[in-house]
Amino acid sequence: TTTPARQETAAAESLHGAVGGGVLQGGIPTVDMSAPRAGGRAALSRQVARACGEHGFFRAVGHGVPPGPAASLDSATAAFFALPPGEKQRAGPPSPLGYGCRSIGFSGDVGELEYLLLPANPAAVAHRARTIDATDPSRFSAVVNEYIEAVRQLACEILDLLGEGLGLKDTRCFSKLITNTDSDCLLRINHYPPSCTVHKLDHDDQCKIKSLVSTKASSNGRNLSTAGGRVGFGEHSDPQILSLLRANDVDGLQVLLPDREGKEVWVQVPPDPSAFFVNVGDLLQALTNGRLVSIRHRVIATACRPRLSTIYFAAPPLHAKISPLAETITANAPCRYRPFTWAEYKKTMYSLRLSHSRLDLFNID
Ligand code: GA4
Repeated sequence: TTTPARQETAAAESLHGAVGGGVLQGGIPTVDMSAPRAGGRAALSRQVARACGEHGFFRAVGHGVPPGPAASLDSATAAFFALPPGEKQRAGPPSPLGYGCRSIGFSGDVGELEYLLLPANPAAVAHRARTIDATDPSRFSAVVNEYIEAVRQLACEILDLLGEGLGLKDTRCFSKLITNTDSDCLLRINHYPPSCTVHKLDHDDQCKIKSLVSTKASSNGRNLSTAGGRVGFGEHSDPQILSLLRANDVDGLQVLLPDREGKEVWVQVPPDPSAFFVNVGDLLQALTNGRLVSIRHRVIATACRPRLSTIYFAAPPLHAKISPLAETITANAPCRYRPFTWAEYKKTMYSLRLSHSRLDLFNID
């Protein structure tokens, strides 16, 4: 049978199929980072910049990240999520980092998930590991750090390709922001319980709170119909520079893409455990004066198996000044955003709901 979600995917595929010309595969913008192509690196950089400019999102295949660190991290975190609730709570609450269950941020958002939010700086990971894996904290921190190092390299490569594809003078200006020793990068590991009724009660018991998830409300009036699924993680854009998501073979991720008439539609992203899904964040949209767009996405749980996803959020240091690069401001594209620091942006985002279009607050009118 064809589920409503599958119909959405099929509709989006036919809507987008003709538009993408080379970047879209099965309706999803895809970049094979290993494929030799005519035009070499210059062509690859244009392809990455185009995906991030048109969609704010792409599936990276042939990315060169070895599977070993990801497999070790997945088994370490699966062991953590299998612990009794009381033991997991010792690593929480997420304020803002640590273990969290259902509650997201500080403004009343909830989702059908439990998660770990970790700093991506080796010393801080070692400190956190003591509460996450009391029996073998040094192994846990080694596994997390090895994964972060591999993914950081991929993030830098993508950011350098973006610098080249946009024709910037300093092609490394984005990657420099995230490799700075004070950068505020994060790792998020999400565990979405099976969402069919048979397993639902187990998870309600794990979190020891009642479900508060609403599938109707929307701050911006867009229809948030979830086609019978439960909201795992509600609609939002990522605030940082770039996010790299990897998940197991259980679906749930949806991205908001415009169709041919410019109407926004939710597109179901088929799972691909060997790929990274790359999102442009709000800061990259601001730095490029809107040439790259931060995409809205969400997770709707429909599967009978748990979904495990790991997301690396590449962020600058707290004091970094974010303002549109001079090269992106032209007579036809006047400066859209006022300067702000990442610390200022973080303070704003933690005071708002998950779905808020927070970058709009920094628009120059
Ligand atoms: C969305 C992206 C990341 O998961 C995150 C989230 C953060 C949190 O879970 O604490 C936020 C959310 C995210 C943006 C708005 C605020 C902060 C929850 C929330 C309601 C870790 C992040 O950096 O921003």
